[in-house]
Amino acid sequence: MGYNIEIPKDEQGKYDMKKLREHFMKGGGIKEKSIHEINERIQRIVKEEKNIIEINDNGLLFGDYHGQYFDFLTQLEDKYWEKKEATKIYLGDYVDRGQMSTEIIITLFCMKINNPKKIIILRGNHETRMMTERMGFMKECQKKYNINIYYEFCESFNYLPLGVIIKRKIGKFFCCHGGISPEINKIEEINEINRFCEPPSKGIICDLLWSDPITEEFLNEHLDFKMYYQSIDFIPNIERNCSYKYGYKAINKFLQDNQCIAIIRGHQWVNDGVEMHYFGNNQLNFPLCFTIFGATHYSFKNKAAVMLITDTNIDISKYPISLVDNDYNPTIEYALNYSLDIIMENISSFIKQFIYLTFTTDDIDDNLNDLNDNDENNLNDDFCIFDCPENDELSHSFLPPIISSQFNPTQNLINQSFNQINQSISSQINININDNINDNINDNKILFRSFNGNDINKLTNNILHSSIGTQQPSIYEQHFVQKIREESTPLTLDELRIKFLELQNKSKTTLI
Ligand SMILES: [Mn+2]
Repeated sequence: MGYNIEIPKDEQGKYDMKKLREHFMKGGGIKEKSIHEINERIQRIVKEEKNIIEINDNGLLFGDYHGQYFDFLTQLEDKYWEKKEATKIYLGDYVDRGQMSTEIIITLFCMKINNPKKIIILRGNHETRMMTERMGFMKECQKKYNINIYYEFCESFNYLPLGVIIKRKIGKFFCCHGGISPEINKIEEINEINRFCEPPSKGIICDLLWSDPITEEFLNEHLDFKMYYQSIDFIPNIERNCSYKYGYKAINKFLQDNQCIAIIRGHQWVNDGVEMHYFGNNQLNFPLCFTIFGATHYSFKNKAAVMLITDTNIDISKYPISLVDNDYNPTIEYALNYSLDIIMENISSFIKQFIYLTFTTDDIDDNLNDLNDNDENNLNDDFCIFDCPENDELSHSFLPPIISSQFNPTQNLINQSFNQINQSISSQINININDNINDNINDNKILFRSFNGNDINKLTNNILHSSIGTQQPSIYEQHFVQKIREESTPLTLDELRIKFLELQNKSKTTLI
């Protein structure tokens, strides 16, 4: 690797972020010694931070990037934020899936070392060995550097804090990657935990990194739940294969116990870059939870958003696309290094499609769209294909029959006093949403996107391929199943098979 340099420093001995960016944009890498240095320095700084950091400052919040360095830069360099004095808070999931996770994590660590008080780097569920071994970051480290560098980063991940409290005049906000836990009453209790480890598969750390809010979409699909939204506490998070989804009752209690007005978290891509969660209560004029996401075009054409909390209002900017892609101009040796991967992706995708078409259709002229018809006669037995119901039926069949142990539809669990607090505060808060970035940029200019196969998946709706026989998700797996594999904790083959069997039994589908 001839093009690895030491991270440039300025006269004051601080990392020179401008030069580092230039170097990365030429496709360059960093010398092992220098990566070792930032890992050591970051661990020393972050170790001193509490599990939950409290700030009395404006908070500028950034969502998941998943290796999409150009999105990371676009949002960081947005001139709009330059004039706003604020602590930058990153909500986790910097690595995996995208092609430039190391660039993001190195840049973030340098920013933090330069300015420890003004940058907060929270841990996401992907900043773990369990996820990075399978989702891309380990491979990226091996390809660009070596396996020791990967282990060093993993060690640093074990030091990252779990959450932030932003205290402003408009109220207190709790920020973390995933969300709340049934095991947390007071936020201060989180500080008692030893966080310096690989996160366990259950408990408080797991929930902070993995849980999800009950969304309006979910409630609209499950009208029986919607009617009793006030009673929804925590329900098992089936899609994630761990942790919970939190409902109105759970979040209301959490916010009230801790005198917070909302939670801000990342962890899920949202089409608009930001989603405000009301948990079924149409009376509220201020959301109880916000989801923000940083990677554009992560799933179809989703936007990203950045959010600023100040004493008087909330400012949200949306980003339909990353804007710095054209600055990327790798030197030839490095261009090869990166683009080989993309070429290999395309070749293997082509071969898979070719085999699939050859073996699954009688007529080679059938085009891919015909696969949408899910015509059973076209499918070859060798491929052992399951017939799959629609997504909503599936998720419904997985749901447990009761919502929580205290579930009682007649009980009114809304806390009136809290709602009044929320209403009176929220009337003073002005949520500005800027959709000011030009949406009409040609998509073909984008060089790098995370390869999660979503677009290809569209073609084979409703068909579940026999790749259940392999650990790797197939591009032909039905969307819901793909989601189980990608968004959940890694499943063993046996667990996956059990899920398929359950799925089949519950939805009366037949095995061909
Ligand atoms: Mn996540």
